[in-house]
Amino acid sequence: MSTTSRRYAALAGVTAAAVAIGTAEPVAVLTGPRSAPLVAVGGVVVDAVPEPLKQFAIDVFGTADKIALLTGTALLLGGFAALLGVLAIRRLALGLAGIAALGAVGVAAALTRSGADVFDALPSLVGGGLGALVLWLFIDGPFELDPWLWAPPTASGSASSPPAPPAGLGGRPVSPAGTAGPAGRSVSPAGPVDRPVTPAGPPVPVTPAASVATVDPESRRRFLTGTGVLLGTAAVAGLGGRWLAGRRGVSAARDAIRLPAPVAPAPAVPAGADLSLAQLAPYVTPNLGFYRIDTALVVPQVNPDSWRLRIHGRVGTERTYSYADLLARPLVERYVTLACVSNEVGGDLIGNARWLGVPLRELLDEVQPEEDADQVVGRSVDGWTCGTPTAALRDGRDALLAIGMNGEPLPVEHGFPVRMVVPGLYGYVSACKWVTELELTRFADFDAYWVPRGWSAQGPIKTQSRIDAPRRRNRLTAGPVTVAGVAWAQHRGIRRVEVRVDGGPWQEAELAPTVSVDTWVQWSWRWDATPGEHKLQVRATDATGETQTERTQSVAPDGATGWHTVPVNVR
Ligand SMILES: Nc1nc2c(c(=O)[nH]1)N[C@H]1C(S)=C(S)[C@@H](COP(=O)(O)O)O[C@H]1N2
Ligand SMILES: [Mo]
Repeated sequence: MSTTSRRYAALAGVTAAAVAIGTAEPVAVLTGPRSAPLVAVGGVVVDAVPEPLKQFAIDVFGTADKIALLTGTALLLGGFAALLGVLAIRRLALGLAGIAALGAVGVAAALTRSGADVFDALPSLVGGGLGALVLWLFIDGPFELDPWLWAPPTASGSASSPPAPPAGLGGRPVSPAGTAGPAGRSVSPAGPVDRPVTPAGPPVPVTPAASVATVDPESRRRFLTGTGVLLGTAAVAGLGGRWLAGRRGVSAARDAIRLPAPVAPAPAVPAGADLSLAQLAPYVTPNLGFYRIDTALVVPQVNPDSWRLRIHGRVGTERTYSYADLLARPLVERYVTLACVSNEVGGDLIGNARWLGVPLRELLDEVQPEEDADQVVGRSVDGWTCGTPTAALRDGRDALLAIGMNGEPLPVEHGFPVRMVVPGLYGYVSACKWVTELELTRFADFDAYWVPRGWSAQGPIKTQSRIDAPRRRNRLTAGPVTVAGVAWAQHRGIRRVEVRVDGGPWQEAELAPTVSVDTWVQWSWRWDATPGEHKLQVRATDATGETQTERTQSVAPDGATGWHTVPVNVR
């Protein structure tokens, strides 16, 4: 088999896979985006990959980790498909079996996702079937390449019949393109083709160019046009399917919502809470800039009209609420700073927003939790779960079933139509997006999503502080420099922030006013910078008097610790 024939075969394989993936997308418009094979398999990978690898992905790709995963999956698939094409010229059945295996993986992935039904198998079945058809078309069907290229012939050709293969390759008689018949792919135990070696001296190395030149031009044109057209079709089907799925999304329903005014509005942000410095994170994080962390490869599209929240489990009376039920209740609005347990010291997986919603305490009162129900499990429409201490939802803090974020209905990727927000707890144990169920249970009885994956069942937010200005390796000029940043200890509050230079004495920073103990606070400190390399460090003390520990701990299992350190260069 020549390099050239392998290249064509690989192209046939990739085309088959592209058609399989592409045509599955419009089918998935009907069955739901999570049944599309790429997304379904990606979802299984997300749930299955070991924690260190996932952390690595978040570290390297940040919030682009999902795109990285999908791209990686597509590249892997492309490589596998190319291999299948090459296998298929040895034996078509092998290639077809490979496509069938890919289809089966897609079906299995789609059917095992939470909330799946039998129809979710459809995109992978249709895609797999069409992919197999395409492979046959190009390897053994009407679009197959001039057969001698797959299996080099001996006869010399004229303009109308295929030209002779390069000297020394040998081969077997040529039949006209496309009519090779079953023998065309006959396999001898020694290799893919009967290839009587001519005793005419050493083989002439086949350069790709030489081989291409000797392919019957008509057959080659048909092959390349065919693969080109099908690759284009696959792209149009794939992108068109995604686009259609987007149009079936809930953004129109979201746009139509008019949120009622809260009966208990958020306190006004005090003047000076936002120091408005260029490098400093704003006190209120705009929705578009708010970090996003979740396991959802496609953002769940939940229609508010059909959305329900069922509160059940260890309760006196089970209850179900609709979106309209929530809108009709007295709503409160609160500033709460959300933080991710995966936030490294100095990291940006944290944001502060004004949330509108129903106090979870009131809803829990209505279902009468049993005495021993120490855990409330929030369950998302996509099956993700978090486990929140029941006490944290009933102890008087502003734990909300939120419907609004900074004056808008929740953005779809931040949990539309309804999510949980609990001051003082990391998102993975409290901030269930697209929430559809609250189950009263016990920590002893149920582990939420991240717990068996190595994260702590309890996730109170640790006291932390961050230097935003100056940034790492900033070049500064000697003289007065404003060092500034944020500090947080949600639901305890920040009492003090201190800064030091090059390990010198701690100096107290000035704290900006803040709305409540549930949000971060900005701080600033005037530094008289001297020329040279310097190391800035910050530490915070919470309102209980406890100072942030110097001991560095990585994010797992319950949040990073250590002091944020920023090296700078002063001239
Ligand atoms: N349904 C669902 N909700 C979820 C998650 C998730 O993976 N799925 N991740 C949680 C985590 S780990 C965090 S830190 C917050 C982040 O919320 P945000 O994306 O709105 O910033 O959402 C939480 N809610
Ligand atoms: Mo998180």
